[in-house]
Amino acid sequence: AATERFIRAMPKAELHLHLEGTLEADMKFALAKRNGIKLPYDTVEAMRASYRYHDLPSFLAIYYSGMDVLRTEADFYDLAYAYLAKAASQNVRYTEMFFDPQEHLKRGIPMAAVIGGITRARGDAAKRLGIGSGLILCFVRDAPLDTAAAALDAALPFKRDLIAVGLDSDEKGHPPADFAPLFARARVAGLHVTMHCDVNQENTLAHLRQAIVDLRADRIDHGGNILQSPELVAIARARGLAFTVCPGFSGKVSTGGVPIDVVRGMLDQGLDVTISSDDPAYMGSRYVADAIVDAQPVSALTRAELVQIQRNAFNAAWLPPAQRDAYL
Ligand code: ES4
Ligand code: ZN
Repeated sequence: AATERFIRAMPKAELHLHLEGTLEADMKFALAKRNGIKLPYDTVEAMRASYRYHDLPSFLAIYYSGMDVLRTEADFYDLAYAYLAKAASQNVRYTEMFFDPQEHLKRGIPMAAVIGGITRARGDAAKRLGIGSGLILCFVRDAPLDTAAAALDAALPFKRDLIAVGLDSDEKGHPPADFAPLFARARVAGLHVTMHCDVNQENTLAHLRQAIVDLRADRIDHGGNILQSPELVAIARARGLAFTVCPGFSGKVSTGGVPIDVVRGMLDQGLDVTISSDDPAYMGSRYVADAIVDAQPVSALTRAELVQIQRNAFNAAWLPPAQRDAYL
């Protein structure tokens, strides 16, 4: 209980959070009502009970179907503000948030409504709650590649509202290398680059090598399978590459036939590990303080390690040096 209080009181940064994954069932009902949409469940309880998945594709099906209630600038404002308020209440001082614009453009929602609503919420949350934030446009890797290019085209007029591009959704058959030209265009626009290398996927070490060596990603989201490659671990450590691990999704990887905890393994290898919540609305509403409280006994995290993990997060955040120093 003392350790839990310590975790909750720590100033925190969260770097791996899908905004659409913070859409709580009660907000789904409120937005559905506002937009005249009929939901497939009658109650918040039944909706929450439907959040049962066993792998990445079955999770993503629930996550994408939930987004249909997001239609207007005000919806994106409400979604982002609710998350930022929740994060601020858990002593998160700074957060970098993913969003999946291809899914919204596909439904005919203009990029201006999506980015505009989120950006307005960020401004209000900074002013009223003192929480800083950045926004990361994710390419939905299993959607047609031309829709990722179209999302980047539509977003570049708003590049001042973005800090980076990322890569998410179903990894199977969708290596990071497929997105090399889009990452290059994003870099020219002044954006940082991160990508999901989810745990225990097909060709996981090949994908990690593409991300780290070929594409020189500025961060890796998850990335636990790196523990199976001493060579890649050495490269990542030498570069001070940060990993945004979400223990609720990342769990364990097997090295030499022995399952090891990803957070514990990365700490022991001297990698810059951070802890985030990923999709809290679909993970029992465990926001980042809750996720760290859950991870602490599982990964046997000492107080010094808990502090180091937050220092890693602020160091890995894409902040101007003066702002970073103010947080540390
Ligand atoms: C996601 Cl690959 C992945 N993992 C967790 N949440 C997600 N949302 C979109 N892609
Ligand atoms: Zn994620």
